[in-house]
Amino acid sequence: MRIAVLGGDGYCGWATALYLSEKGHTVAIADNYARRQWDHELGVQTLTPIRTLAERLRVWEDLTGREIKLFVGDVTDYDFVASLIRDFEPDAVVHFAEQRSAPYSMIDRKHAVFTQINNVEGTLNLLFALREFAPDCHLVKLGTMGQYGTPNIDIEEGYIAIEHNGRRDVLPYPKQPGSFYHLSKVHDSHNIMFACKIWGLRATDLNQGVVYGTVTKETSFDEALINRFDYDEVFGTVLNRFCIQAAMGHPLTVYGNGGQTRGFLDIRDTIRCIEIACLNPAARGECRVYNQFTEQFSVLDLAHMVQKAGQKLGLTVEVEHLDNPRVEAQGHYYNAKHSKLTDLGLQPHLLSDSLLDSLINIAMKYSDRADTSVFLPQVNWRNASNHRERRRPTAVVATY
Ligand code: NAD
Ligand code: USQ
Repeated sequence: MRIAVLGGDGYCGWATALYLSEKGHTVAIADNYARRQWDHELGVQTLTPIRTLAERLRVWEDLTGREIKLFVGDVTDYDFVASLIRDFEPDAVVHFAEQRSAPYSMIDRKHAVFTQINNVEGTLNLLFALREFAPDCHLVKLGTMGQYGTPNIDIEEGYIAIEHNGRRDVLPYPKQPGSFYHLSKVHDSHNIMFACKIWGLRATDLNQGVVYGTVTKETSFDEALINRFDYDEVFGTVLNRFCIQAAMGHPLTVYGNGGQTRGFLDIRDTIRCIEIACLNPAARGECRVYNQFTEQFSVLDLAHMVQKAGQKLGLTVEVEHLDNPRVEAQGHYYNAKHSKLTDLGLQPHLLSDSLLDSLINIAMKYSDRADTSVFLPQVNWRNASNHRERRRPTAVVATY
């Protein structure tokens, strides 16, 4: 297949582009390097020493003989998106190219507005370009489990059958997102569903859980292909953060009581899910929604698992409860369905003790690059404007 990976310089996109290329697909990456720019803005960097995209692609081609085409540009620029679709003529477009940090979107008005414009406008441009130049192309769009929030009923995969006043219908599942970022994904989902309905486009909206891990088979072919490992308070996701905190002897930063439960998946399952979605396209006019995660854990479960794995490696790992900087339920019902991708052949990599050992080992390997001043949260959901300064911790509630 000809597959365009938008956001292919990022964490999920880079691993996906290499995996699809290795599988023999003709792959193109589009990216505007915004993610690298946001690192500069925040004064942070990935734990792993990633190379420039041009170098990564050169090394990949030298090693495998497979070319990945590069389109450098911004998906909020319609001419760029249109020329990408016209020139590359993809069978599938995998759209990762968004601002994906909830804390970034909650810094202040400017960051909230930027996030929603970047994400919603980029997706709208893509929908219009597909309509105009490739109406048969399959859009595989990365959404997020956080769109649903934490309702007190089971979470279905995108749609729910409802009986109301004696009548029945199948309707989009209600959305209760927890940040301006997560809201941008809800807006995208509505726009995609509408475009499928009116123009007969085909789309798969993948509501992905929190991704962990950094190594995939292809990125380990050479050190120059190494993927990102974000651990700062804005872009670092919780398990990656706990692993480097454990490696550095820093208490694990559990927000609140840690009862927040989320769906999680290994990055190796992210790339396989994308492949499954591409190989099994939605029908014309269909907007499918799959919940893309493999296991659910509470934040405190994860902290205890990391603590145990760290102790096995001879590390002293404390768990610290911080005042929760986010506004979110901290003890709630959570049962989200996620069988559609396994029905199509996904065989999950589950979070085991040995996997945790290896995640912490990777964190230890690059720990000389770690900046411990970015461990503590500074972006607070309750503030309209957050001034981020280094080494300004929120209150520690308990340590053990
Ligand atoms: P990332 O920030 O590492 O990568 C996103 C890439 O998109 C970056 O390389 C960035 O430069 C590019 N990009 C952003 N805006 C762009 C624009 N306007 N034009 C062109 N390129 C642009 O993020 P990630 O972790 O790889 O996440 C990828 C996607 O998956 C996002 O849409 C995110 O919402 C979704 N997702 C991620 C996770 C996770 O845990 N990482 C979980 C669920 C969903
Ligand atoms: N958390 C802690 N301590 C930390 C960091 C986070 O307790 O040091 C908690 C948060 O309060 C939250 C949970 O861990 O309850 C998850 O936070 P996170 O930062 O790992 O993930 P989140 O903000 O939800 O965002 C990430 C990705 C985003 C993606 C989302 C999937 O950055 O792109 O959409 O995971 S989901 O959560 O399913 O919506």
